Amino acid sequence: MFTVSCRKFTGSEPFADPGLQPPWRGGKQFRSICPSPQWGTPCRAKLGVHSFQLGTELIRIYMTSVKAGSMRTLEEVYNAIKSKFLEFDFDGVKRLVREALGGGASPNDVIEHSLRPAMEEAGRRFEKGEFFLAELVVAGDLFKEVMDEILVPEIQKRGGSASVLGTVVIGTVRGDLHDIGKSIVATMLRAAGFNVIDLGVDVPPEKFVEAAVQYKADIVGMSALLTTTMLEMKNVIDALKQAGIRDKVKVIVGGAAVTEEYAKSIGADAYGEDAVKAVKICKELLGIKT
Ligand code: B12
Repeated sequence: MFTVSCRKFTGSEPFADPGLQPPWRGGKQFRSICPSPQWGTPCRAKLGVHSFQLGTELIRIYMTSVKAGSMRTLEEVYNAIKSKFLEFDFDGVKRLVREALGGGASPNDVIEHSLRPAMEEAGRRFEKGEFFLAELVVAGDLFKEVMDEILVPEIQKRGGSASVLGTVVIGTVRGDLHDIGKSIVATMLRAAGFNVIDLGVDVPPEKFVEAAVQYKADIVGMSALLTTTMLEMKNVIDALKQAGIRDKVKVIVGGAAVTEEYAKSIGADAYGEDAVKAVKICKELLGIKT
């Protein structure tokens, strides 16, 4: 007997795992074991993807995991994602990310508990000379592919806020080309209901100011990952002052190089450690109750 993780999928949900061919024919046997499929229900079904008709509904069940008698926990799935990520196994990472979402993880859980730590490990290996720059580039591509193909659509699907909470102009500061974290923050803010103007990477101070004026921004968000480029954040704040709009916008900063103390020292209104905190803080800055 296996304890399997099972989840009900509707027929329209894009789900494909070439590694798991349905060995199951028909639904009768399944229904007799598990009449109301629920995540984590123990049953004797074989692993894989199973489809059957229940009334008018086409049901697909994804059976995953597994050691006899124990279910693969999300923690184990996260660890597997990290390993596959560092092997640059694109398909393996995507399959496991889908598994984690199917197992109840939110897109942000997947980012913060597996993808981001894997990226940080890639950075450590780069520092130690175990990875070359080319490997960092591939790691960046892998992260982006998983975001674009799976997590951004999932975040958008789950977000769905109708009203606009405010306008955020966001970008990675001049000299800095890191855009993964900034793009995640932009996506999460959009999903929470903010109107987000993403200026991209390598953004000079005058472009932040121009966009803040043009879009009547409530918040200016800056990202920096290099200790050299984070100094640019102060230049942006100075440019906002010179343009006479510093008191009209709130400034939030973030990125691996930045700290709370640094944010205070340059006169930013807030520092956001990750995308979820960024959303919470942006709401607080505008006095929006959560
Ligand atoms: C991937 C990567 C790259 C990729 C970037 C691909 C891309 N499209 O972004 C490439 C290969 C291009 C790259 C290049 C370089 N990199 Co690089 N890179 C990284 C790496 C491994 C991961 C960064 C990442 O994407 N993390 C994942 C995301 C999700 O995390 P995050 O960015 O921190 O974002 C989260 C939070 O910080 C926060 N956040 C981010 N932005 C914002 C903004 C706001 C407003 C808020 C509120 C929150 C917020 O929320 C995000 C989501 O939770 C880091 C290592 C590390 N530990 O960070 C090194 C690292 C940042 N890179 C480094 C270096 C040295 C370089 C290069 C100079 C290498 C070289 N010799 O050429 C170049 C610089 C190029 C340039 N001018 O920018 C160093 C920086 C050292 C330092 N302290 O200055 C690091 C730390 C690696 C290392 N350990 O040496 N890099």
